[in-house]
Amino acid sequence: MVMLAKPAIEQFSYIRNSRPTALFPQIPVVDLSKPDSKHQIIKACEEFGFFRVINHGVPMDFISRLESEATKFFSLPLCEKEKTGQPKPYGYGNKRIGPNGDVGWVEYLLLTTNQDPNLLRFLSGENPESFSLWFCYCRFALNNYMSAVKKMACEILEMIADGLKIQPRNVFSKLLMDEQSDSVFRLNHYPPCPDVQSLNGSNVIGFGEHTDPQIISVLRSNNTSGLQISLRDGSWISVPPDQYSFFINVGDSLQVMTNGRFESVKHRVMANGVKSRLSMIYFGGPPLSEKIAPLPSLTGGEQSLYKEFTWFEYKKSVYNSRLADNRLMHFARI
Ligand code: GA4
Repeated sequence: MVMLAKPAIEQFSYIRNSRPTALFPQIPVVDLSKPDSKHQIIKACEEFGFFRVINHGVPMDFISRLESEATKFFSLPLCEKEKTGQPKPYGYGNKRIGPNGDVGWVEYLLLTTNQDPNLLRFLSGENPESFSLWFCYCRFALNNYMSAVKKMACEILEMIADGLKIQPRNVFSKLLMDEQSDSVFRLNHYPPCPDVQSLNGSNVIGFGEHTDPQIISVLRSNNTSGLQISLRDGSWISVPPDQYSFFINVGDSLQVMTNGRFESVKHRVMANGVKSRLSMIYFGGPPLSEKIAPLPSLTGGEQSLYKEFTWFEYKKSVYNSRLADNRLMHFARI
């Protein structure tokens, strides 16, 4: 197998002053057990495209089991992890993100959610025994976690439909529930970056700024900071980590379906000089053949802002882009 040379540290992007520029606006918190949570969700999606959820109903046991399996995986020797092959796009990746030259201080495992029990097939390499063994143990933890998180994502999408007074209320959630749903699961490990200390206030990018192309993303991380979101005025704020909460991102597809009433949130992760950050993200996406277009009840008689496209077409365009590109631009009507 051909091993590509690792990107040198000079190739990583730095942010000169990555300190948050906004004056601590509160990140919205939604308590899913409260009767008015749908209104809070709508407000948060309109103002931030992002919020934190508590009382989410995902058992802590599922979370810690998967976290410990992920930690075991990332602790395998690098040569073992790399034997699984380059991500295409699924599999293990180290520092290279996507196919178009993006790099970050991160290693990750990207999985499709709809191929179990043949998940191992996504790997292009020789699947060393250590990996296969890990995967066998992990499958149970992965399935438990993903089912619970998907259920929560669907509940949130149904509250969104209710809050927007759209019928039927499963208009968004049915896309994730579909057997053909093109959802993705990502484990990201950001090792401590020694260079952070020596760069005089500059910060190394762990995962560069981008929006998520799918409908909704559900992120859970350990207690290490690093995630930042961009506000509507272009300023960046740090998201205080909370291992007991989930963080929800509006994705590009939901932006289109709501005809821009919600906007997908631009976010990035900065490397930490001392602590490891581990995050697990479920990206809820529609089936490849699904048409993505503004819902007629949300255009209010006005022209829709976006051309209709299938998720397959959008995904193709996504994989031809760089992380920071504005991918929806090519699908806007103007
Ligand atoms: C960003 C959101 C998800 O992590 C992801 C990423 C994907 C990848 O890592 O393969 C992409 C990125 C993401 C958008 C632009 C392209 C594709 C890397 C990249 C440079 C899995 C996704 O769906 O889009």
